[in-house]
Amino acid sequence: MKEQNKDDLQRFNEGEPYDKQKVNRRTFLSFLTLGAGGIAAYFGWNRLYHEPLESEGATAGARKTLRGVLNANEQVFDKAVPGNHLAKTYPASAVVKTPKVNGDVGLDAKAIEDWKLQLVKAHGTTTAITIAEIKALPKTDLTFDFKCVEGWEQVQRWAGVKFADFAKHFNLQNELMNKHVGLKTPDGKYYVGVDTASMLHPQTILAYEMNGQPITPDHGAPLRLIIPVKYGIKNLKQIGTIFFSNERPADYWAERGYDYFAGL
Ligand SMILES: Nc1nc2c(c(=O)[nH]1)N[C@H]1C(S)=C(S)[C@@H](COP(=O)(O)O)O[C@H]1N2
Ligand SMILES: [Mo]
Repeated sequence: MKEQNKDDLQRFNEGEPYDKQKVNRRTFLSFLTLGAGGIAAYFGWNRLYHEPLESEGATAGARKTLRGVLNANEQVFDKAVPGNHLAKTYPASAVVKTPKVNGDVGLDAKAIEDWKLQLVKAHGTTTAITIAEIKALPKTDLTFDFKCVEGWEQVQRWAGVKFADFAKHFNLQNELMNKHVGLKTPDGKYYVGVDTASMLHPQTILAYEMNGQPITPDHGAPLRLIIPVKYGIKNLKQIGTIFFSNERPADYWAERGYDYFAGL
């Protein structure tokens, strides 16, 4: 990359016209980088957004400029996550009467008692979070068509906290600079990796309710991932640990030949 930039700069100084394809590629790369700035803006500088645009005092002009940059970053952030592709939602009347149970790898009834979510933050420090803390966060209700790679689908109703809201509450802006989020069951026997952009999708939730009731053990009590932009395999039941990584985290079904992204 650095070599490439130097090359281009030299060519520019020599008055050569820009190679359009190269410029496009570079614009795309800087777009990806700006996405990180957008994440920082989204999570870190919220207070600034809510300040009046025209403030009094010597810093008013500077703040206005900075705000303009933040707004631009926020727009990039909006495009960097596939949030504009929303999964179709359904009315309550469409919800399936008997939700299917599929897959019990890593499910452990004993792990529901005294459960705490282990959140591994940057530099390896771990925060243990109770279900009460998670339930105190803003709640999102979602009724959508759940799809399994085995070929079945069902309209199901889930509720919990959006992962984006969870990340904001626990100040995960540094962690989210990583390309992937890893999740595993308390016993570590079922595990998935999900690209960070999909985790931040507005319909991705850490769910604690199904059909208005606490999730039952076979559906992943007390907390599971609901991620409508992915097939069922990524919707990990009974989350024990969440961590962040720039490399693809170990993934149970990717190891067995399925596509890592498993996107819909
Ligand atoms: N811990 C755990 N989570 C899991 C699985 C599993 O075997 N273990 N199976 C996955 C698959 S393949 C599907 S289709 C869904 C099924 O969720 P459900 O049983 O609530 O319908 O859970 C996913 N999450
Ligand atoms: Mo599945």
